[in-house]
Amino acid sequence: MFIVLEGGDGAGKTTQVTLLSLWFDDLGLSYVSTREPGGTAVGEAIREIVLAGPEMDMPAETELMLILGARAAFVRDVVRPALADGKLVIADRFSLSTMAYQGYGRGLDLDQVKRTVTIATRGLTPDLYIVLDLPADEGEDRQSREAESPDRIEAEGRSFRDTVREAYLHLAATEPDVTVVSAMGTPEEVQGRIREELVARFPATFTDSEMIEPGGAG
Ligand code: T5A
Repeated sequence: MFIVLEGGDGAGKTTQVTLLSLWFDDLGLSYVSTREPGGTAVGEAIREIVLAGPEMDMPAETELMLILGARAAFVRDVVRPALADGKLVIADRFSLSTMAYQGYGRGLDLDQVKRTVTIATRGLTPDLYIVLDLPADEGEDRQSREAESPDRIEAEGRSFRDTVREAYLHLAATEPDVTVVSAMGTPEEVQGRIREELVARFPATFTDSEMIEPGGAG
């Protein structure tokens, strides 16, 4: 099974992937946890370029091709081998990010973006995208508490963040296998919502015994 957490910058995906990993450990599931862009040597190198500071100016098409270059390696070297081994793959971002950021955010033609995504993935799609939905200003506030300076995409500002949020909500309504979970509240509250969603959709894999208290306390 292939599950992807999505959402705008600072929505809490990394935090939630970590909490999900604890749950998977408790459930005794064999899984691989990873992030995009990245996950392979070439993917991490591309990540350095894509997430450089705003001085690394590039056309939207260059950004798209770089991200998809990383994705092709990620699919071939990380996702497909793990799935072939019968492992669960939990990913921080995948192709829905490309539609939201490069399609809607950068204004590239969505059908062309989808076609190029299919080349990079050779048609692989997740079993479920979980979009963590958060108002753009809250995501910005959460990130501003961190010491890191904004990367090229974070530096795009509020209106870009608003566009990306709206894009995710639109994609959730129009694309298959996309669900939205509110990212408001404490990390534990958000985690409880994600677990409920997984238990409801995939009861054979995720039992509800550890659902309420993240980390196995429930
Ligand atoms: N990108 C990526 C594209 O444009 N196209 C693509 O196809 C792909 C794959 C990736 C960038 O690349 C772009 C999108 C992105 O701009 P990234 O760093 O991986 O960059 O992604 P970000 O979303 O920017 O990652 P962040 O780590 O900043 O955000 P997360 O992972 O959503 O949030 P997280 O968990 O790190 O939390 C952020 C802060 O909030 C706190 C955390 O402790 C942390 O300080 N926090 C909460 N605070 C209060 N309440 C909660 N519930 C909280 N949850 C977390």
